[in-house]
Amino acid sequence: MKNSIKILILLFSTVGIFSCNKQQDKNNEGQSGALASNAAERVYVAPGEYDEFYAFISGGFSGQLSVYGLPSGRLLKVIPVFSQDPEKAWGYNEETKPMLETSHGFIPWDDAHHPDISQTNGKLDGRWVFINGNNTPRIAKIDLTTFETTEIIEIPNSAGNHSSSFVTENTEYVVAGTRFSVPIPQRDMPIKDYKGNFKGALSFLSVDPESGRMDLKFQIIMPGFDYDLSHPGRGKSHGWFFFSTYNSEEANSLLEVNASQNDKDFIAAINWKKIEEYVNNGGGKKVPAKYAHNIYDDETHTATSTMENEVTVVDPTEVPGAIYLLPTPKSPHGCDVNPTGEYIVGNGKLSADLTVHSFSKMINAIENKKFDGEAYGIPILRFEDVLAGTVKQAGLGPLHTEFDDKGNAYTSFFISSEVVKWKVETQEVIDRQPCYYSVGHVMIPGGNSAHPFGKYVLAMNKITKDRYLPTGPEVTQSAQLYDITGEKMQLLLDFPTIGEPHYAAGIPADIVRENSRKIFKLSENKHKYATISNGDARVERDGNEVHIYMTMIRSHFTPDNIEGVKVGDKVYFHVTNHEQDYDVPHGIAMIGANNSELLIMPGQTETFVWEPKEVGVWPFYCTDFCSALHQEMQGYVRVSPK
Ligand code: CUK
Ligand code: CUA
Repeated sequence: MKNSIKILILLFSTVGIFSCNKQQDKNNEGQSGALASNAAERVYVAPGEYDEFYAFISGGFSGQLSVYGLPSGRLLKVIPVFSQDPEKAWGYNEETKPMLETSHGFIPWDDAHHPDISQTNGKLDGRWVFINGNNTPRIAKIDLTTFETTEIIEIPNSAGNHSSSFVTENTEYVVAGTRFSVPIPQRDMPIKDYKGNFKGALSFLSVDPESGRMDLKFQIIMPGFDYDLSHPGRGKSHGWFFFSTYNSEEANSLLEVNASQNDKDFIAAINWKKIEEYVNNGGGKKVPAKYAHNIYDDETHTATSTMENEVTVVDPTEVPGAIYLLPTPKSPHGCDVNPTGEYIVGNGKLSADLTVHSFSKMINAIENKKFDGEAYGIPILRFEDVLAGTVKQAGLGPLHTEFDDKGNAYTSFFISSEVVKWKVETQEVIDRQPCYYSVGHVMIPGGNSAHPFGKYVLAMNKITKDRYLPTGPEVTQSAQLYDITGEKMQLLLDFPTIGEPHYAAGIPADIVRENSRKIFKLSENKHKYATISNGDARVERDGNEVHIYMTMIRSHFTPDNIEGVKVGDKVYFHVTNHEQDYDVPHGIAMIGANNSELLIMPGQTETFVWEPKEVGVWPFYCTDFCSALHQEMQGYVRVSPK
């Protein structure tokens, strides 16, 4: 077994190199895949026109979420989530610093992987986007009226929060699964004692249907596998959640010798409705766990961070009939459910085939108690009893699958660098198109819901090599857009992406556009340090703290000449933007402030702190070109000796 895997891996890498070398000659050959002859026309969005879809593309190691228009591929915004962003003062101003608090302290970076849009009755409703932070496990929520991150919750007992953040069909839950199994609770113990002692926490965060507030409702403490991706059941399988696993050997080192010994790992099928009921009836155990829950309040425009200290955990054996393991070949990565909820596709990344499980067969096997052993008390179903079929020799290194609204699936193949279209019912391959190169995820707007919009598939590539102008040792990562309205996919467009795009969520623009907020009313500003009336602009001293209550409007600050500040003071600039027009932010930056600028939206207040170290008369200015007199929007602070 070990040898055959070695050969497989060798074969895969050879093919990978071969396909890249081949593509490097593409300029000579004039080859660029099945590029549609009128591709330019089909992605062209005329000046002043809107795109048809929003695409929210994860930034991977940039920690952020970028917003693109499709089909044009135009970048519309970068929404700061897990990483500090000086452009928007995210994590720099006093209002948003609490958003990046964790039980480990202030952590201004994370690895953002999988965005998912909220749903009602299995349809995208465009209210929120959820996205996971892998490294210091977190889930964030972005409000799509403001395109701002309004909540971040840390996930305790978890590490490498990768199987996240997918939502159930009424956004009852957003789910967070651990990648690493770890000692729960964390403690000092030999790593070699992993097997049987390390555990994997799968977390279910309830979402309030009105406010959207997330709460960590329960965690299922699973065997010590690694958990990879997950997807919710829908339609007939609503109430279930599916997680792919690897390292079912429970090896503490994943060097080739240890990992992938087992021919099959598992997809864990979890009846969350059953577990929810158990917890609602007082089941589970409350255990101590420290985790931060950070909320950005819409009225005060200020975040607060609360440290929680316990969580409800459930041992699978306490709730018989709630969890089953479906054997799935070759270290499955993606774990995707089709729009009807009948098929669960496991993409074994060391395989050339795709495994398609049947939900009805699974239920049947459960009812007939056809088990093939167990793992820590969790029944293992027989592979043959749950298998709907196999997509044979579809490509090399399958990672992720999305679905259109016509019964087709689209699977990315990392090693053979292509997207393969196949029929879900019959598992027959219909088309394949190359990706440049090494595609990770693919995305169809609504592809993770019961109602996909099967017009385009977006491939997110890990390597671009010769596709773009060189920019030093690192070249951009990219997305490729294919038209999928016909039998064959047609490549329309390449465009560069921010960070490493791991996944994206797309939605028809109309659903979001209508609700996009234009203005914050000054009269509704409840910020603690807001200056609503210009007459209230002032400077107040409180010990060695100086509070400047400042206003900004085209094209001046009030006050703009500030005296009475001393070296060693802590100077708070509380700045309120008095504009009441759409799209008129002002900025402010202070020389020598160990900080970023503030970029303040009309009607809002933000605060930064400046600690002057030297006497002098120090200027500040507006950073956003706001009017013909933008350059005149400035002021001075006089700093006197202590
Ligand atoms: S993982 Cu990146 S290509 Cu986080 Cu979705 Cu598969
Ligand atoms: Cu205000 Cu420039």
